Amino acid sequence: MKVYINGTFYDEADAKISVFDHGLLYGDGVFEGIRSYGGKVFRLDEHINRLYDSAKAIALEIPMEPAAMARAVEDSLRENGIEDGYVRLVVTRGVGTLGLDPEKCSEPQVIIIAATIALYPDEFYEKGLEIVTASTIRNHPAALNPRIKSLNYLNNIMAKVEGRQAGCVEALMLNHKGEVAECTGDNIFVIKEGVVSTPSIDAGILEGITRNAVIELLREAGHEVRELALTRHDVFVADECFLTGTAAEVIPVVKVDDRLIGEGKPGTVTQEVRRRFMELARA
Ligand code: PXG
Repeated sequence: MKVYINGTFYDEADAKISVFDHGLLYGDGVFEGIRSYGGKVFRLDEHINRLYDSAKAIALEIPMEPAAMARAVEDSLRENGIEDGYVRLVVTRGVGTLGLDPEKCSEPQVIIIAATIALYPDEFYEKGLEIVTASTIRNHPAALNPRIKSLNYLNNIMAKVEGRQAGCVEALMLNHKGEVAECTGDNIFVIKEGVVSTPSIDAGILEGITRNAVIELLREAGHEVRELALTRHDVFVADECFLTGTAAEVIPVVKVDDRLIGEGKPGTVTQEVRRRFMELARA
């Protein structure tokens, strides 16, 4: 594997970052997780835009133009001969002192790892996931806005630990108002009486690129999609539920906190969304 660091490709064993990098010391940096299907990067511009927005929000100036970053992502896949893969794009604050001060950091480090992705077993897609609500709430937007895809993922990891303890691979997170926010690495959708609903961005969530693609394709297919405040009650009484994310794509949820969703099987709209999404991704 060849790893891109600041414009150069290194062998995996030589791809190294300083222990004084504030990405490591403080989680001070931003990232993206990107998929490619059949040699084409899915929604590359959207990922690049989100990366630059995340960086701007944490006052981190990325030392290259967005177009060059997009090319570097494509070059990384080509360099590694990967057609169906997963790209982890990371920008750290760079080497600094053993103090918080970002002013003391030298150059931000741009790292691109092109790899393949360990997919969820097919069984999860066929039978659907069982999830639980974590007691760890999503970061308060006024503390660290969840729209920022920062290297500091402890909030989500704490919720994931709770999910794992309950025997689940995902966990539902509520926001500071007790509303449904999102899962640890996925956005959530519910369907009730034919209407598709998902928390709006102001619930304090990551604006998922898969989420946006799914909203678009559902509307194009004539479904009504609402972005609004949802409670756990709305999830419990939904006919269908599914999650969206770069890693999971579209995955059905059939049980939440021991409540069966609908009939406890992946629903028909969910299956249609998954099919349409895979067609879009592979187009
Ligand atoms: N919410 C959060 C908190 C995320 O981290 C999503 C929603 C979905 O966003 P996208 O843009 O991917 O549709 C994410 C993304 C992993 C993994 O390995 C997780 C994500 C992305 C890539 C890989 O678990 N999370």
